Amino acid sequence: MLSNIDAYSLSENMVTNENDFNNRRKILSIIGLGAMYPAKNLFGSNGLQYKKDNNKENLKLNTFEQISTYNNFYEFSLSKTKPALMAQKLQTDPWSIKIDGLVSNPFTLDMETILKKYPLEERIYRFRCVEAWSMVVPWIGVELSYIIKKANPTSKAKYVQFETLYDPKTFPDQARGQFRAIDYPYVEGLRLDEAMNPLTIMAVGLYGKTMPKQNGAPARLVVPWKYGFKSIKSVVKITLTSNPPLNTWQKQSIHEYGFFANVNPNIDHPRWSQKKERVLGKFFKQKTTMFNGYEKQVAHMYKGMNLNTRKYQ
Ligand SMILES: Nc1nc2c(c(=O)[nH]1)N[C@H]1C(S)=C(S)[C@@H](COP(=O)(O)O)O[C@H]1N2
Ligand SMILES: [Mo]
Repeated sequence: MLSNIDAYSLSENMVTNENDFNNRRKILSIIGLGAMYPAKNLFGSNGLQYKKDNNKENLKLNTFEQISTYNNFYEFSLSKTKPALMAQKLQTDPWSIKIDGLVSNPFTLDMETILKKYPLEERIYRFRCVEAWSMVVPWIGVELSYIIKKANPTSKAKYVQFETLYDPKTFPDQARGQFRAIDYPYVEGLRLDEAMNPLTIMAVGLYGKTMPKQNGAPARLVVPWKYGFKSIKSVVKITLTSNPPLNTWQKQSIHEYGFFANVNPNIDHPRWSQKKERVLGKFFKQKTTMFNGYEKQVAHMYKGMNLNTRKYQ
């Protein structure tokens, strides 16, 4: 992953790269904030029905603009700002997710069913990228456990593998053959107990509306205590397995990325420190916290592991 994110920030006067600056103007106009063109709604037309998060921790939300104009979506581009424009051609309707592998009830879930038949909840979560930037996002989603329970995992199922859509016609980087940035389809994995943890959601929207394409429409995983790369976008397949899936970033760079990728300020990335993070739009860095602040809800799953070694990173 790119290392130096400090050149990028969403506060206007900090944008240093001219291309990014121009892209950002274009994006602002598309989402109706720049007033260069008539407003067009990137939220999608569906308002969602969901249970509100009462934001007990009083987290300060990043704006819709910040969340939807600074992205990592390598299938489109390695640029942070280009996915917001390029992703608009992603076709998300119809869309379905296949759930298979070590389950007694494999099934295919279409978006309509998720949106209408599953309990949607707002989840205001901190989100921390391994590149040391972070944000607070009001996701809307369904607990992944509901989907997995329906598939009825067999006793051999110990892990869950996720895959992003493979479609070189839509994703330019998938069409680049040997010159692609990373291997595709993008793959991620969780241990079954992590996948069943109530914090883990399949997110289908944010700020009350369906997911912006650049954020991984129509459904993307969100695992708030892990680095952002675990939160795989535009998921088409969920497979229960007996062995740990080899996730994309591990495959790409085994010395830099592991399977767990739990947020941990005490374990530096080989090329940069993880002690601090820059919240999008803020100038001063803040301290990164263990499990990204979700220690109470998740630490029990890692008892007996020495988390201050790279072995479990
Ligand atoms: N398919 C896919 N999923 C992905 C990525 C990607 O490039 N492709 N980037 C990951 C990384 S590194 C991060 S930080 C988050 C970024 O999510 P956001 O753009 O919604 O902030 O998505 C993750 N999921
Ligand atoms: Mo990331």
